Amino acid sequence: MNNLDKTKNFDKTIINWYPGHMTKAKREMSEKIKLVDMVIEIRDARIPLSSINPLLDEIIGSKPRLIVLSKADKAENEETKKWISYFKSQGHETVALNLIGDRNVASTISNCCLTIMKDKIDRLKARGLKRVEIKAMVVGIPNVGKSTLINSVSKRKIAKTADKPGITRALTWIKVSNEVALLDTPGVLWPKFEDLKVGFMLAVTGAIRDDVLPMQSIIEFAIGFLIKNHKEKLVKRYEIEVSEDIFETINKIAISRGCIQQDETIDYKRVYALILKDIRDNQLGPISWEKTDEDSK
Ligand SMILES: Nc1nc2c(ncn2[C@@H]2O[C@H](COP(=O)(O)OP(=O)(O)O)[C@@H](O)[C@H]2O)c(=O)[nH]1
Ligand SMILES: [Mg+2]
Repeated sequence: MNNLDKTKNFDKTIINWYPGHMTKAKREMSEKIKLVDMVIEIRDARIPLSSINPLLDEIIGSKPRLIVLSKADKAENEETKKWISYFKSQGHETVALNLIGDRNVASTISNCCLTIMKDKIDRLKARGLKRVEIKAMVVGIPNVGKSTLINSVSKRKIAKTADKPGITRALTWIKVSNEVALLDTPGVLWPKFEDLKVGFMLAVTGAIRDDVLPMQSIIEFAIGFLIKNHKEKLVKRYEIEVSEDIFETINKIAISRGCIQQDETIDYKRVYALILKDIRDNQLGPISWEKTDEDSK
């Protein structure tokens, strides 16, 4: 199958990809959500729209939610601030975090949860309850940082062991603070593959496997975006002159990085892998792939 056909078959690929998982995940999460007061929804700060799950609203119903924009260290600060204002204007308490580097993850999460649940806490206290514990559940698409958040607040590697499917066991709660506890297993949701652009966003940020979309089209999308928005990052990283032409730019990167085969033709497989790794590892610097002022919203 050539690349174009593969791209055309994108929707089919995705549908085949998640067969039974969707219904099962949705059912399990709906059950667990009954046990918590609120939900902590993690989205990737670089792609706050593409990293959502289309059914989440339906699954969490009227439960309050905190939106955590993860990997803030890999996104542009100014854009992240705009996203926070945008989500807040929609009525969602939102916070951006570097779940690996920030030291105050637990206290930030706890404070946000208490803010969101303030009315309920006040009501319970008014009724004479002395100690109130808010229970929350972490949800999000694969690789968004769910385990990292849970590990970070628990300060131990608890969350890892929880990923084994089919094992029923008593629920474990992790204390974030004296007032807030997290379910130790996060809810994994599939992303919304509604169009190809979302697929590219998920691919460049590492949310989906490389082989879901053809590598060539992922890289062409990424380089096209970078030429348009961050030419200077390409110049700096690859020490090349950048034109408007995507293919020419890819070739220049290949030559600059010595991705050349024995017969002196360009080793595209190698240069594609190199570019994708650089992007995912933040080697070009912070990049917000989705911006608030785009029509895509
Ligand atoms: N730079 C950066 N990396 C993060 C952050 N949060 C998670 N990661 C990394 O993203 C990858 C996926 O995280 P993980 O917690 O396993 O995602 P999960 O699938 O949602 O549980 C791991 O390599 C983490 O180290 C963050 O805020 N900043
Ligand atoms: Mg995980």
